[in-house]
Amino acid sequence: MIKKATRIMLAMVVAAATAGMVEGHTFVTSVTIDGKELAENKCIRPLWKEDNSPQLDPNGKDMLCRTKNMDPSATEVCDVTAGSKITILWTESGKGSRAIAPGHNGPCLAYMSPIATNGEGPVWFKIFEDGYDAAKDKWCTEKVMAAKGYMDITIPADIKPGQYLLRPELISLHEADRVFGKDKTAGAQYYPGCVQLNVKGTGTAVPQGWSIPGIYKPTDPGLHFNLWDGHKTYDIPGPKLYVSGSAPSNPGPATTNSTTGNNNNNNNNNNTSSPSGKNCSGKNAKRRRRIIINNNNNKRDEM
Ligand SMILES: [Cu+2]
Repeated sequence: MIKKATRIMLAMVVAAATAGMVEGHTFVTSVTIDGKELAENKCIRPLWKEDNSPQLDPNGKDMLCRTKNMDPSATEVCDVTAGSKITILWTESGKGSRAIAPGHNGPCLAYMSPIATNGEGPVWFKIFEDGYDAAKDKWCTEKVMAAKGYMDITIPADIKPGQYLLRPELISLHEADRVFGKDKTAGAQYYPGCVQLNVKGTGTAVPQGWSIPGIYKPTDPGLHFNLWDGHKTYDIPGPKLYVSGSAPSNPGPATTNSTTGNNNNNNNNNNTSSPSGKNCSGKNAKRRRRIIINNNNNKRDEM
């Protein structure tokens, strides 16, 4: 039998472990490399406030990694081979918890940049994107939920070896029928994270990069989108996907290149306020709950 004091202590430990983790949201919890799942948080930059809430301002500096600070020494760098698969685990509050709340639907993306840049400047290239499958009526986030939070990404085979940040991202569109701006609770909800990788291989490619923040505008069609009014098509936001083998080789070091960002780049980066969605209390919260219930009744997804 557990003594009362022990029970209270156990309860406190559980409460501390999940402090700030609001049900529904998500963060990068672990990575699997070469089929081996690493410990939670290994090679992942710490989350901003031990709080899994989304980034709401696409021009806020926290769009980079949703981290407390951009300290590269905050975690290790893990080896990965160019061309191989890395699997991201998304959870609400740690392994064993849900990936994200049902109804948080939207695209999945991933970007990379050389670690030496610490993510600054036009250095991010997109290596993965998955939006909406109209034939199956499935969002990428729904696939991630069905896969218990696991999401596969392939590291481009031809990129120059060296240390990189990998920035996987889920975007939820459940409040995106209204544009982020005056209303700081409106708009797409961004769930980025940053993994530190040492890419091994023999590639020479240095793909063209873009700035984060700067890749998304609140009015982009893939970010100002009504999830609830029926849809057949979806435009995945951000720059075009980098396909291995499509970049000219570059003899320079795997750092930044001098290419300026695309015309999505936006000079509004001096907005340092980064309101975060403390909960899912926006206008669509009720509607979303209704849809989740309907989904459960229809048993469309085992979530
Ligand atoms: Cu949420």
